[in-house]
Amino acid sequence: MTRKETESRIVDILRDGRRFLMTTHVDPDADGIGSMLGLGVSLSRAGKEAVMVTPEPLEAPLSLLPEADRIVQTFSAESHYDAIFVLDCGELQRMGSLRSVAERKETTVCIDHHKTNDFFADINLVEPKSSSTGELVYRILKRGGFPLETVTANNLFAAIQTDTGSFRYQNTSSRALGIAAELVALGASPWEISRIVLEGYSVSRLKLLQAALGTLEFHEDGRIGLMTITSRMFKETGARRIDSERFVDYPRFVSGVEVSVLIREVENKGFKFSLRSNNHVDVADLASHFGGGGHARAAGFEREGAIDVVKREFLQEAVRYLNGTPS
Ligand SMILES: [Mn+2]
Repeated sequence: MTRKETESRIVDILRDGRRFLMTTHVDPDADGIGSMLGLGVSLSRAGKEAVMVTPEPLEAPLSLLPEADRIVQTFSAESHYDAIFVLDCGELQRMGSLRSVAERKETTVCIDHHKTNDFFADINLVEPKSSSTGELVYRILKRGGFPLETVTANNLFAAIQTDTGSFRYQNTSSRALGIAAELVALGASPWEISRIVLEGYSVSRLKLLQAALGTLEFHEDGRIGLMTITSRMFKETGARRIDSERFVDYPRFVSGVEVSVLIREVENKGFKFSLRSNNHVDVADLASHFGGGGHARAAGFEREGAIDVVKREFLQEAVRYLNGTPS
């Protein structure tokens, strides 16, 4: 199926169906949640039923997105849905405890832009060249003539804005900007969405950043920048996991840094590595070496073991990528 055929197929499913179940990846971000809300709210305005579910209740700032209170943590498993949508999720494992949702007998549709997507659904609209899942959802809604009012526009804007780093990253294509402009014309407010998603810091969050910056280290002549956040830092500052969102950018901001790394300790589960790169290192490839995945410039993986060991193993592999792409 070509991309166009896949899109038409999804439009048909949305037009013909009446009840949909939808979800996104664990540790959701504004692309996953904004895409789900954009799609779900539009469908409900069209008189259909969209059950939007996440394994855990949303935390601020995601819980502050328009109509985010529609998202629930339980759904009727006995009910029949006309299709199941999985948004911004590259693999079954990333669905966490909702993994079984994708294994139900109903048709599953994955809309995603991760280059490591493994096509786990029945229908997969996967476009690594797309800036965000929000961009893909917008195209589907527009193509199908579904309602695009302020709430949907704001949520899809949040999705695109977040995944493009506020229209700075390399995925900031003319198409992404064009869609963002259309969303603003439909009522999205860049200022209000920025205040919700990017600003609105708590004091704890700033204190966590202070502690994290204290751990900054550089390797390989300043080409790798790394920060570590321990469970203790989370505890001492009273910050939540979601408060460390985008901290990985700080080492990347430093001139000369190619690979930026944020290591976060996950209580009793080892460490989560978040990776960013500036120019040439494909961090999705690098992450896949450790069982993770993502995009060329943003990826991640999880690792168990002692911090010194996991860090050393990672740096050894990262160096190989810094010095050219290993096969
Ligand atoms: Mn995304």
